[in-house]
Amino acid sequence: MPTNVTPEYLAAEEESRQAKNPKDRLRALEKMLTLIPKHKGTEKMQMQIKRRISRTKEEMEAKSRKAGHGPVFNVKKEGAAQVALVGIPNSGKSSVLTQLTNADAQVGDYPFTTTIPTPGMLEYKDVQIQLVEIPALIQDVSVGKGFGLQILSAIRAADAVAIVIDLSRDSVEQMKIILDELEKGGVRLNENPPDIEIVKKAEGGIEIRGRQFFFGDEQVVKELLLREKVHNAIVVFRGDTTVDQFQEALDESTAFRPALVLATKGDVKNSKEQYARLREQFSSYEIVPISAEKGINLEPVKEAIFRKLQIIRVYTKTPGEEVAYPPITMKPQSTVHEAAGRIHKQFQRKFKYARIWGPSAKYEGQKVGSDHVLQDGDIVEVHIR
Ligand SMILES: Nc1nc2c(ncn2[C@@H]2O[C@H](COP(=O)(O)OP(=O)(O)OP(=O)(O)O)[C@@H](O)[C@H]2O)c(=O)[nH]1
Ligand SMILES: [Mg+2]
Repeated sequence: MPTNVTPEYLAAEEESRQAKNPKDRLRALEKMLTLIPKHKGTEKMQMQIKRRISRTKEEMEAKSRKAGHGPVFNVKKEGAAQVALVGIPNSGKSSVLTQLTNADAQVGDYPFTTTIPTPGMLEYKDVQIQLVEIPALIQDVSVGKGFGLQILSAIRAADAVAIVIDLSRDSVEQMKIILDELEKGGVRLNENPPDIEIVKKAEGGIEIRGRQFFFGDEQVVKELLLREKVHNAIVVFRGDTTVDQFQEALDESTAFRPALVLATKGDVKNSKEQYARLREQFSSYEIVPISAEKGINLEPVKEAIFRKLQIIRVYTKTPGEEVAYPPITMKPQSTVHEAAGRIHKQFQRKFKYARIWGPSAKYEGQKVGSDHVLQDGDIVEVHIR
């Protein structure tokens, strides 16, 4: 905590803590943002205040939506997973959506053609994947510009993010804007959530376990918990954790999502150069070049999206019958027990054994127990008592 904040600032902070409703909290937070000294040392705090402001606005909007004002923005999930198409205005999102799915989205040679999240269904390898075009993202959506808060909430609602980059324009600049806004908006891409457990209690103060995994000042942990009005809790660190990560864990609204990049308009002049720059600057991302207009590289994009979702397909069959269609979709490392439960709860309780065909089977029709770990493409036949 920097010590050079003014008493006025501290008063505003106290006011935000005491606020009885979002409106009062918003007023106090905005005061804090005005009063905080603007220099390098307070950048992080400034960002946190901005995020709290946007969260509060989001909360207020959500409430007013619930009360029946305004349309529901987010798209209802259908299929095995929902993937958000995110990009700057006019970058080619609707064209990608139209090429990859059954949607017939409006394409326009002007910005903000798409104003509400627009879904389409992509069927790939027997799996239904819902793609949702999110209205264009611009700088400062994370602090509520445009439909910023609704846009961020729609992105957070998805299971994965596909960033659409327009190769006819500065690719690195676009990527920077998008990553920056997502970060400020509490969306973390291709990162694992911190492995921390916080168990709130009625008494006993703050107890910290797994100290060897925590890289920071324990006093700060206590202060951050107090700020959230948590006075008694056990905090368990299970993996390496910094103070920042701890703060994220406290902030339950942080979303951790897998992400990939669709670099589109690969047919235009200079697109190769923009693609190369993007790869060089953002080498940790999987980047798939495509042209929606010319229909180039669409199959590799579908495959990349499918892989990013880490879905395994498990086909089920009843003894003496054909394999059922479509497959059930599961997380990697799922077991026969879990698959049986997806067919019917009874199948878990009355489970005798299963027969397996496919990648995880040692031989076709192998007899296995309920703890057998499944792989993508397996066929499972459950036998019950
Ligand atoms: N050359 C080329 N032009 C494309 C491609 N994809 C889209 N465009 C053009 O780019 C413009 C914008 O396309 P849209 O698909 O509407 O872009 P968008 O990102 O959905 O736009 P907003 O919804 O307004 O944010 C249109 O003029 C398209 O014809 C492509 O692969 N190659
Ligand atoms: Mg569009």
